Amino acid sequence: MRIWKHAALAGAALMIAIGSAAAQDVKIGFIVKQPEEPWFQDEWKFAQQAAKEKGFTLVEIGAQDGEKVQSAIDNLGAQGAQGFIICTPDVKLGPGIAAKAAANDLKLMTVDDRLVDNEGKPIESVPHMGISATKIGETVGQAIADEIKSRGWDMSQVGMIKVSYDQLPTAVDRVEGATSVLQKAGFPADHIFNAPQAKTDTEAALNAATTVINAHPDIKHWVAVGLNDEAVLGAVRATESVGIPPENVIGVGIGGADSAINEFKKPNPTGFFGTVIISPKRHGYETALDMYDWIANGKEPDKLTLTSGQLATRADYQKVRQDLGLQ
Ligand code: FCA
Repeated sequence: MRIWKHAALAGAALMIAIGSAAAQDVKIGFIVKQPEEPWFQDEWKFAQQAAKEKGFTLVEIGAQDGEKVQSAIDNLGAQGAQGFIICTPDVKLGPGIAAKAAANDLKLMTVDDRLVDNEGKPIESVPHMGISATKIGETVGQAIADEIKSRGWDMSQVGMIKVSYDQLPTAVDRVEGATSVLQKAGFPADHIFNAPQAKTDTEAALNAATTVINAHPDIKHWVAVGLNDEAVLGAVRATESVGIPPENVIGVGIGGADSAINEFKKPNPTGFFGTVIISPKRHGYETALDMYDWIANGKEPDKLTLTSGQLATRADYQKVRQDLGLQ
């Protein structure tokens, strides 16, 4: 009897030991396409918070192109990681990323930008957390329409810098959402000027927007939309560089990280009127936690989670951030 009891106790102790060793042994990669962008820094920050709380290791990796993604995944495999979360530099790398993950026996989840297959369709088998792109775009469009009205501009005299990045479906949905609402509000279709950016950063947007502005010197009032704050900031910088005063410009971005907040903190208003704040906490903390649960407890994440956004302007951003638990 006594022997059995001891054996049972030893068994229980062993199970506890295995249980507590598990969290320490879990290693999760968090790969992002643009590590210098404040949004991604925030995602990492919140993912690290999850790692700290649960006791696993989170490896931050920046991968700006396909080659870097491939070697990042191989590295994670060699390091004994069990899974990773990725915002890919190119959604078309989808099938390659899924194959590499499988070859390295790594669980795979995507954030922000959803992988597509060879036909351009979303790879639905990979769990994904993204933003409700169309709806958030519509919020941008409505904010601009309202501000055009309150400034008393004649809608037919306004030009739109549509900073676009069409190889990324979420970018298309965001910008389409914004333009559709504006058009419904009476914005003339022939005043929507496409400014395709080569990369999703401020400099690329500035270059694209400059071309548009220079081509239309007759336009006095400008509005600007784009995939994120960086895109809209690029367009706003372009208006400044040709001497268009800020009161003639309404740009509304998407993001709400430091790029936008620093703009609101400037002593004088710029053409960057507002941003739709999205949640780096949900995208960083929750995805890291989901991946941990999958590895440690076998609980597979939901296949698709779409998060919402909240408009903030220079006038109310502090309150909105507070309400969202961001400060
Ligand atoms: C994309 C954009 C980022 C951010 C994210 C939610 O990855 O490039 O700036 O908006 O979606």
